[in-house]
This record gives sequence, structure tokens and C-alpha cells, in this order.
Amino acid sequence: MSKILFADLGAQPIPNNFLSADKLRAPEVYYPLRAMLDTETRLVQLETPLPREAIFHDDYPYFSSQSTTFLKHAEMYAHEMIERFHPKNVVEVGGNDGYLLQYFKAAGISVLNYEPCTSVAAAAEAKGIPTYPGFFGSDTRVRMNDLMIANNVLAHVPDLDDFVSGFREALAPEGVATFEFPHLLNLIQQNQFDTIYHEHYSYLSLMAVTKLFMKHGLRVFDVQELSVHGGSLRVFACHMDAHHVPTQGVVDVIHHEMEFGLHEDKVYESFAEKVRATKRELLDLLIILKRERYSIVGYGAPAKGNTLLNYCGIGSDFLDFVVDTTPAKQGMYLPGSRIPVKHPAALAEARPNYVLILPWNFKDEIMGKLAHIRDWGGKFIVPIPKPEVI
Ligand code: JHZ
Repeated sequence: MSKILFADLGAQPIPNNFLSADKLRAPEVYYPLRAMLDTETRLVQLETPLPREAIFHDDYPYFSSQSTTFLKHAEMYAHEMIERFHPKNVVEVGGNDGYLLQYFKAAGISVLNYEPCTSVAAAAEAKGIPTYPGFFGSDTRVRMNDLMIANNVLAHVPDLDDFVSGFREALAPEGVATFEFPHLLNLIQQNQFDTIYHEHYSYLSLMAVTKLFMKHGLRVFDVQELSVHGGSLRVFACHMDAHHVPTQGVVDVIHHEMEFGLHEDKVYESFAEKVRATKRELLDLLIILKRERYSIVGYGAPAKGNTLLNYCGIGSDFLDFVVDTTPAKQGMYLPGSRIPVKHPAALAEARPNYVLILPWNFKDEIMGKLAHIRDWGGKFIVPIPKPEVI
């Protein structure tokens, strides 16, 4: 087994550990952030994984319901699953604030959420979603489920073997498990290096996931390509001997991955330089703008924004502040860069010349919401795949 360096983003703090004002004079811990390709399993994973309890804690500030694009995506998913598989019970692992299970519940289906972060688990409970406040794994007792969901969770699991075997144990004989995750192919092609952070232990392709599932007695029978989060896959899996008919889609996506070269090492080896080039380009742009004395504010405080800002060394010397709709992030400071996070109303007050959109995956929704910045001549900067002024 050999490993190849995929990306080296220096040392970085935990991206969702926002700082309160009283922590600003205290030291902050930075951990090495390097992603490596395992040439045998084809998994890209962090070289120094942190304990999951350090990352998914009681003050976890990411609430999935903050984006209407994402809520629509969740509602469509629920309707599609109900129509196609008619589940009587549904378990979601990492179901966050109930953004998805609420649609199954509304259709009268029995639901259960596994969510270790009490901040978001409480929001799910408040929506009437029964929530078990713990991590899911092979020791989890829940059994005979018709539909099991792990959307944007597989990448967050330090022990994939334990997690996937837990899914097999908990699934009814003809049950279906679905997994959504950002597609490694898009990460590389669209230069989404900022999605590499301590919370994401793995960066996944269909070829790697298929191998992993097979090892644990699960068979991939369908896959869909989705635009969400910069391009994701939705993988459908079942027991080896279940009756779900395999679709052509699985063959097509793996073929596409091979055409792109994900089964070889070259595309991984060349990524690190693309990352460094983007850093130089973004800094070039921001330095020019600051020399001209333009004001720049960040929109959104996503985890990926913290990778970008910390890797590029962008602090309040470039961005006056960032705004975010999440109440748990407002009044706090970004980890590492220590840029203050404000309520979105601060943006109209400050009338900045430029707004740097950190959650570029929601850029259409955000530019729609912020169309009024044009009134004072404001412009947007979208940093990924390539810094661009709009
Ligand atoms: P967003 C999250 O990553 C967390 P992040 C997680 N690690 C994961 O895997 C991926 O998603 C898939 C704000 N916002 O979703 C809300 C506004 O303020 O891109 C969020 O703080 N106004 C589980 O954190 C942030 O931006 C808006 O109109 O990188 C978006 O974060 C919208 C649309 C968002 O992901």
C-alpha cells in the first residue's frame, strides 16, 4: 500500500470551532491538513485524522436548514424516495436539524435521526423529529430499516469500515441505503480544494465507494449525479442478494471517472500545484483591490471558507467582516483568521465595494438575495474554481 500527496493546506484549526470574543486572547490549536491518495483503495483521506469528538461537539454551528436551495433539494429527495421505494421507516445518520426527515414525517412515515451534536439535534427535536444524540456505528442496535440515509456524512466518518458495516446490519433484507457526498471528480476538476478540512476525513469517488461497500456486503445498484455542494453523487446500495436491479448509471459514472483518470495517479499528483496557483491568483486580486482602497466583505461563514482564508492568509487586513444567516455563528470570530461574523444586515450598512462569496456552491441563491449591492456599485467575487469578479 502506498500513499501519494494530494493536497497540502498547511496547518489549520478545526473549521467549525468558531471563537467567542473572550477566546481571542487565547492560543488556538492548528493541526496539519494534508490529504493523501491510497493507491490501493483509491480513497483520498486526511493524513492526520482528528478524534471525531473534537469536531462534532455540542456547539457545532452548521445548521443544514440555512439554505433554501438545500431545503428544496432535501424535499425533492424525500418525495423521490417515497415514490420509488415506499419506505415505512427511515433512519438518517447525521440528520442535523431535521432539514430532511421533516419531509418524511410530514408524509406520515416513521423517522429516526442519529445526531451527535446537541446544538443541531435540539433543533431537530423541536421539529418533532425523534433524535438519538450519538454517533452511528456497528454497535448501533437499530435494525430492519427500509431506508437508511447518510447524506453528507460518509466523508465525515473516521472509521469507514465500522460505519458501513453498521449500515449493513441495520438495513432490512430488501432495504435501501443512500449516501450523498461531494464527488472527488468535481473536487479535482473544479478546483474545490477548500472543501478539504479536518471535518472531512475522506474525499470520495464511486470507484472507491463501490470497493468499500463490497468489502462489507453492500452492493451499489444505482447512482445519480447532483449539482448540490459543487457536484455530488447520490449512491444507492442494498444487500448483495437483494432484488434491486443495477442501473446503467453505475457503469457510466465509473466509466466517466476512468476517462478522467481517477484510477491512475497523475490527476492526483498534479492537483497540489493547481491549489497553490489559485492562492496566488486570489491574493493578486485582493492585493490590487486593497491598494485601490476598495472595501471587501465576505458573504457566508462556511467551513470551506475557513480553509480558503487560512490557507491563503486572508484576515481582517483584507475582509472587514463576514456575514452569515446562522444565529450560532453571528457575534463569533472565524477560526484562524479571526474575522468577525455579523448578521447580514451589516452588509447594507457597510455598502462594501466587493463581496467575496465563500459558499460558492450557493452563489446563485446568494447573488439573487444580494442583487441590491449593485445599487451602490458593489460587485461579487467568486473564488472557486478560479477567482472571478462578477
Ligand atoms: P455550506 C457544510 O460545509 C458542512 P460548509 C458539512 N461539513 C458538509 O459536509 C458540507 O456542508 C456539505 C450560510 N448562508 O453549506 C450558511 C448564508 O448565510 O456551503 C452557512 O453558514 N446565507 C456538514 O460549512 C454557509 O453560508 C445564504 O443565503 O462549507 C453555507 O455553508 C446561504 C445559502 C448560506 O457549507
